[in-house]
Amino acid sequence: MIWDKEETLPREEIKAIQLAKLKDTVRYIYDRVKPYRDKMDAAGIKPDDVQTLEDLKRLPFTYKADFRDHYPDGLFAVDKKDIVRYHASSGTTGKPTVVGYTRNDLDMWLNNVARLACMGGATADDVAQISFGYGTFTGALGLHGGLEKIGASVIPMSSGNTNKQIMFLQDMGVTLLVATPSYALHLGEEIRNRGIDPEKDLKLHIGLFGGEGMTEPMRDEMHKVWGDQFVCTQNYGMSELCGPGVAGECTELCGMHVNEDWFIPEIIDPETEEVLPPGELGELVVTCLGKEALPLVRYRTGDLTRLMYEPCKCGRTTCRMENISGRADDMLVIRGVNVFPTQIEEVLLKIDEIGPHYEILVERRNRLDVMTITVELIDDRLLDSYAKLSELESRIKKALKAQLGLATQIRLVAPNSLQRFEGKAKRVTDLRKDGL
Ligand code: DLL
Repeated sequence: MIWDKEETLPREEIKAIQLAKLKDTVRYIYDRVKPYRDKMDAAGIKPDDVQTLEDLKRLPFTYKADFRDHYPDGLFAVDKKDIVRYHASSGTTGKPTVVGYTRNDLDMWLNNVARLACMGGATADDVAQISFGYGTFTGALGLHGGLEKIGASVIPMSSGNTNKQIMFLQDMGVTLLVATPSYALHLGEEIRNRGIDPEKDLKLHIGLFGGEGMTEPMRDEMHKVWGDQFVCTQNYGMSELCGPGVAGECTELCGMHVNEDWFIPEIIDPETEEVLPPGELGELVVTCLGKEALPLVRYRTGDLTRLMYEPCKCGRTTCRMENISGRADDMLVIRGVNVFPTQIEEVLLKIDEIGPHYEILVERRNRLDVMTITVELIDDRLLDSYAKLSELESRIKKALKAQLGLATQIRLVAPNSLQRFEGKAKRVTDLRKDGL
């Protein structure tokens, strides 16, 4: 089902909507948000200079640092009395990034989430278990509100408490699960460990995942634990932009449709800040259209992806963004080679004997970078055979060398020995100190 006609407009009409809203947004932010007005003045650009979508390029960027510099609400464009909800980013260090919504913002946000729920196959008949942690994280209340909008029955489970998760999945006839992909995998494994076969014993057939990436091999793992009936899509967003609701995969599984009547995506080279043509990989920059409390122009997301404008078989005409391949700041530089954790994950998940959980440790030994990847075996009987273990270890090293061009150390550990996460997984520890 397609939720809104705006998802299927001819490109010229999408562009016309974007231009009209862009002009209003730039005027609005210039008049109401001093830090942004100062930036525009410094760049010598006035709202009236924006006459075409091409003019977007001339506007200054907004950075995460702007939120820090104007903490907590210096980028807001409305009075406190007009704010009906606050959320905050999921970052764990330092002050969070605080975001606010007016009543209209909430409506727009949750409507955009309703769209992506439909993209993933949700309907009013679904019983949805939300296993994102409730709290200031936008994921839980965002998916909660969007699913309610389409008429699904929502269970606000929150994360953790595996026994209760499983009990509700069984007793309530849950058909749809909302979670981070890493938590969904963990939950699926726990269910299998208890002798429950999701394909036969549960009604679950839809997964709406987000908050962190799901690579294609990880989607395959998802089918292994949840069964072949399980259609899982991912969606993308970030608190600063609204939360979930920026883009979502449809069941054609060929990228995430951007809600382009509310967000203008651009891809830039993160170093030169040049705008790149469609299809090229770079940093996603997003302009929010029509937001009242926290309008953002050219927000540097730090996420790396590419945009595709070819029409999709599902009937939507909105552009699609490819799976996020990493964050510009996630990138590890190891002995001069740029490495994204997603590249490592893709290699690991293609090897049958190892499971989907892994940890990456980077250290400096004798002034050389050393990357150790700890992976779980699927079957602990392998631990009894030195010959098989060392053959597997060298196969993994070879595959990683071919993909990354780097030698790595591999630690193979027993099933279920690595930490599991209820929210976003933390897989990388970098212990290197500058220059040492
Ligand atoms: O994670 C919003 C969200 C919640 C989106 C639930 C979808 C579902 P933040 O906590 O501000 O907001 O974190 C935003 O998470 O910049 C990405 O790096 C990452 N991220 C979110 N969705 C995806 C995804 C929410 N589908 C940051 N693929 C973003 C890869 C994702 N990374």
